[in-house]
Amino acid sequence: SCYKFNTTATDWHTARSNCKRQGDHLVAMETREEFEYIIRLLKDSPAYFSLNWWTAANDIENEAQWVWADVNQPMSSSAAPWASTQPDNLGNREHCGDVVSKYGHKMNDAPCEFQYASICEYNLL
Ligand SMILES: [Ca+2]
Ligand SMILES: [Ca+2]
Repeated sequence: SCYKFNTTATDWHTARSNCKRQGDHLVAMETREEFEYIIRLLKDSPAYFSLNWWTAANDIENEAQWVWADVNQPMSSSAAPWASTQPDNLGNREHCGDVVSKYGHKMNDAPCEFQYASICEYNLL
């Protein structure tokens, strides 16, 4: 896969539709190798390092059942690990998954309306 890093902050649904409009989808990290590859790119870039990033992870349909949107796969925390104490569904309103810099670039659940950067994924055919 290839990735596009969008530093413009948007809510999760806007990030998702922006990816779709380009024929892409929000990033789904189905393997630990893919997760580590993306995290390395984030950590190695001064422009990316301190941002939070929307991924396709969400539990919008069923609380605590995490899936990757659009690729329609269950999210595996052994592939994309949660930060410690996450997901906490704080205030019963955290249903979208982001990579959080201050949590050591691991996964967190956040309110979908929060404004974060986002990563689109696409395949070269
Ligand atoms: Ca939730
Ligand atoms: Ca959280």
